[in-house]
Amino acid sequence: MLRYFTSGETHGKCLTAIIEGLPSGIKIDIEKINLALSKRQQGYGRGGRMLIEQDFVEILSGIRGGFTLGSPIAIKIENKDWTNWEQIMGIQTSNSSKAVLCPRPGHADLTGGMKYNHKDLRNVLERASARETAARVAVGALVRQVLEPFHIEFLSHAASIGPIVDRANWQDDGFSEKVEKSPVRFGCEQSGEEAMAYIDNIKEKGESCGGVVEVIVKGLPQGLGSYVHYDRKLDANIAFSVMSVQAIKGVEFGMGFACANIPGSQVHDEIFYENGFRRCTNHAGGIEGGMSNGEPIIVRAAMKPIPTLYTPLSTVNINDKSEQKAAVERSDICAVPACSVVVEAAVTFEIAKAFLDKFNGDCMDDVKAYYDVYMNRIKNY
Ligand code: EPS
Repeated sequence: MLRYFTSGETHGKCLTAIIEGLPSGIKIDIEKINLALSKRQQGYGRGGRMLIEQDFVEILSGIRGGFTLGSPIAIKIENKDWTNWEQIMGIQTSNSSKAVLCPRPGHADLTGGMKYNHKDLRNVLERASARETAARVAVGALVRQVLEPFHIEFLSHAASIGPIVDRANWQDDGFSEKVEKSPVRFGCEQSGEEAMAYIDNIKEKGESCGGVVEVIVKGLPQGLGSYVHYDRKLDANIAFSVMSVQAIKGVEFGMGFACANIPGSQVHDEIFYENGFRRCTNHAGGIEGGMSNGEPIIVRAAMKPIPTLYTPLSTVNINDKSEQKAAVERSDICAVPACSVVVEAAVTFEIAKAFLDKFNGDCMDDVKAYYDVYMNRIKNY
């Protein structure tokens, strides 16, 4: 079973991850991991931290001569900002000059402090920070490489930022090239400019904003996941993984919440036969009964506005219980474009896991053989 752990504090020495369960013999291109890391760092609305960091991955174990060994893979991403925090975040000795006592509404600060009995809320925010998503993006870009021989493709973009909706659609010609060039990961240049103006505007007001991100997965065979048990359902596992991304408040597939308001005949995707089973619509977002149905998987996630506000909200000092304004940490104004890259990684991991659950082999040759047998069988179904 494919699994991974991450560790690391945002101003600590580094982030690490251990990935276990990949077969041997996957050709690994480290530059593809670094490219994903650099995409996550971009996006209009980021704060000063991204000027300090330049993320790249170091592989510590599990890969030899460019191929996976089948053993656990350990990776590391340095925090360049660590040199500015060594005294505060030291492993053996640390000073409390940047102690956080006024929890930010919407952040893990207060409940995390109560739960772990931390009297400096920095101990909470350091780990709750979205910096951790760098490790997840590296994991996603690494495990994606098991899927490459099977022509499975991923696309992520920001569908809206605050109230500004991208007027382009992922099915439009040249959409993904436009997204990669856009500072907000929009497909429509004009909507992208409106989104940037919106971010400028809320920045002036000391505000932050969220948005909706969308991930599309193409080329999946029918039958990843299963209807037979709750914890094998592909949509359930993807939703879990996406909901675990910092600041995500909602996940939907295909038509999503909108399908609750209209009759069934306008929701369900009719089945045709022409050189195989076909659909003309994809309201289900590529998953029926917890299984991929051969149509593109379409996942959307809602990101809430970042809780650190330069015009802070009211809160209470955890020591003297006085009314205060929330702590202001240097922060992003909008991280929706970066979030789309993170959600893509979260989806990628679950797809790779479901793929290896179905075509489980210790080496890539076995995975390919099982894949071919299955594909030949369902072709004649
Ligand atoms: C974050 C706060 C900011 C962001 C950070 C997430 O960091 P800092 O407090 O150092 O300015 O830049 O995101 C990253 C460091 C990153 O790599 O994405 C937070 O509180 O979640």
